[in-house]
Amino acid sequence: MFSDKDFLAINVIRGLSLDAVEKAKSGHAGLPLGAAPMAYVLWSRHLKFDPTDPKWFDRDRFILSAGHGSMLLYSLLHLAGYDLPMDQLKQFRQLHSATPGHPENVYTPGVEMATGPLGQGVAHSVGFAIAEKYLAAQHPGQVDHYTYALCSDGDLMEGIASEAGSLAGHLQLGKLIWLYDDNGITIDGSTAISFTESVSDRFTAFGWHVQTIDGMDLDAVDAAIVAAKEDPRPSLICAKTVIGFGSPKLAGTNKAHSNPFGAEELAATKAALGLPNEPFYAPAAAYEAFAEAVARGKANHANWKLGVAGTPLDSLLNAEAPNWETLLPVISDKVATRKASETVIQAVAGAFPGLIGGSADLTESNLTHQKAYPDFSATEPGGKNINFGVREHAMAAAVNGITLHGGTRGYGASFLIFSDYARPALRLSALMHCPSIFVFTHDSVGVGEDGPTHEPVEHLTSLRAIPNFNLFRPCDGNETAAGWKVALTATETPTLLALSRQALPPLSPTTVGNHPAERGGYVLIEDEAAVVTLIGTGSEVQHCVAARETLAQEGIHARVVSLPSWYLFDQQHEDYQDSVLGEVPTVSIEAGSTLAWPRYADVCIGIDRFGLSAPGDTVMKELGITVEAVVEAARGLVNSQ
Ligand SMILES: Cc1ncc(C[n+]2csc(CCOP(=O)(O)OP(=O)(O)O)c2C)c(N)n1
Ligand SMILES: [Mg+2]
Repeated sequence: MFSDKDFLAINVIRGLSLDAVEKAKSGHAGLPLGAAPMAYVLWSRHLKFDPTDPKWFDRDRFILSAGHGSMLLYSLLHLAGYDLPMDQLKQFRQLHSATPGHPENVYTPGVEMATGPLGQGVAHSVGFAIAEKYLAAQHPGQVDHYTYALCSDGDLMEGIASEAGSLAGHLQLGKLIWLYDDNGITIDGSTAISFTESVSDRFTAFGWHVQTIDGMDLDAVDAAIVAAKEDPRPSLICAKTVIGFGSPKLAGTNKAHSNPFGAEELAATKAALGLPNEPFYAPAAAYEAFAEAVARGKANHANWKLGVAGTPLDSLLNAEAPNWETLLPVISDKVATRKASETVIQAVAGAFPGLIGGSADLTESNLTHQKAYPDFSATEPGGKNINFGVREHAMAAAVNGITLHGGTRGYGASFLIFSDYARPALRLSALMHCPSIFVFTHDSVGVGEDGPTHEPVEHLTSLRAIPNFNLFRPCDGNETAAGWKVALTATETPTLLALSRQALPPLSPTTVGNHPAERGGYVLIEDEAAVVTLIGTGSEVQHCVAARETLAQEGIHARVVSLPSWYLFDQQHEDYQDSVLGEVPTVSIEAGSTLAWPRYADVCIGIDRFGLSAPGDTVMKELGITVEAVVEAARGLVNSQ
């Protein structure tokens, strides 16, 4: 079944990887040398793709979870005819190339997601497979593709891989297939020094279909992929490989993991592989080796297009629900913003058939359940509510996978304190321009009785520090609706809604659908005679409003600014920002770290210590998050002028 042309293509992939790393003077050729055979078998014999339309909806998804082996992916994309010319392979790891050090979906056609932080790719793949399963249930026959991830020892050592594997097994994501580059080597040496459990038993226990094969044997790889596709369980193929295969001195050792081989070893490796010692050697036959797969994919794509035209899937992918903003509720009662969020979710759920998600075992607290819809499960794949279990990290990764998949929009929920458990995937969502939605409730020490282990302090500030990440902390029900609108309309930016446990009074305008909070910050109460501006976010905006009244009794005029999203506010025109922040001195209050607040305020009231275990109001008071604190700060500021 495999011919000389196939072996040549595999060796060309190896040669390109070696040459690119050599030229860049950095990178990782060890993985491509060992994993090229299995990757080639997958791509040439199984993977459904159309290089002329990398985003074709019903393509199989391929994720190189071991992102350090990026040259493997770039070589495959190049040879298979994606818009990644040889010139780009020669620019590997150089500024503004389409071949960055680790794969990034934003820069390279055919790259599904950014990988490199080990474990993320496999965990995100679970989200891709959830999305496929959900959409396939709604659009049988029209959505029908596999999700493949190629992973390494490091991927499967990471905790997130176990969270994700456990979830995938539970959900019986039968069209998820991980190819494990089981080479027994990591950077520090043999896996014997740190990783000795039976990975195969572990995944069997997760409910996976597991096979162990010789990953250098093309027929064995092919047969394993066939079996994996047929099995109704998610599949792990433990493929024994040799890192740095072909290198006389480095093969099978950790020395092959990264760094250029050097001219001598490079030549020796190429000789061993039967390649000419010619940089970036890629004969026509290596491209031809992919021709059948490409023709198959294109025909499949054309067929699919015909079948989908004019069907509900077509409109799901191409049409926006008309005027869904009018569905946003006006929420003018005193309500916890998590509760307001629940109201919004129910109101818009029907307009977003692709909106699926859930909580990491805190559904009753996060209030993220779409009540009109069933739960997503192995037997109910059309359900919109996902029980992620206590797996915040895998949840956030899966939510990104769901969102990146397309046709679906993922959201995930937990307590804000546990955003720490999800943070690597939150960061990736921003880096990948992936508009995931994160609903993190219990957003301050107002949590109260559970104490400092459950009370976020530095989280708002540290999450705001992530570039392209929209942390939105609404002050009332209508700002919450505005936050959801921003989240649902975002295309390139993830949104994190930081929501209160406790009820908050209605303060903001009722202009839902066109709310000033959509600009990130706005003047909530203007006062022409103001001598001080009081700025708050979320549950502290009410303190600004109350302080203003107290100050008025002393003849001190104050204006109040609500600043739910620094991210959005910073994008506004400077004139607008100036008009909101005003010309008079400013006091800020937020139940969290003051570290970054000096950018907006002269005096910053906040919490720069861990919280306390006591009723929420008591903790707030004890830590100085009070109306009196704002009054005092404003008074002091005004008197010092
Ligand atoms: C989360 C994370 N931690 C650490 C690293 C740095 N790192 C890159 S590859 C690697 C391990 C290499 O072993 P393996 O995953 O088996 O890949 P191989 O060497 O076999 O290609 C490490 C620790 C990383 N990329 N991501
Ligand atoms: Mg390894």
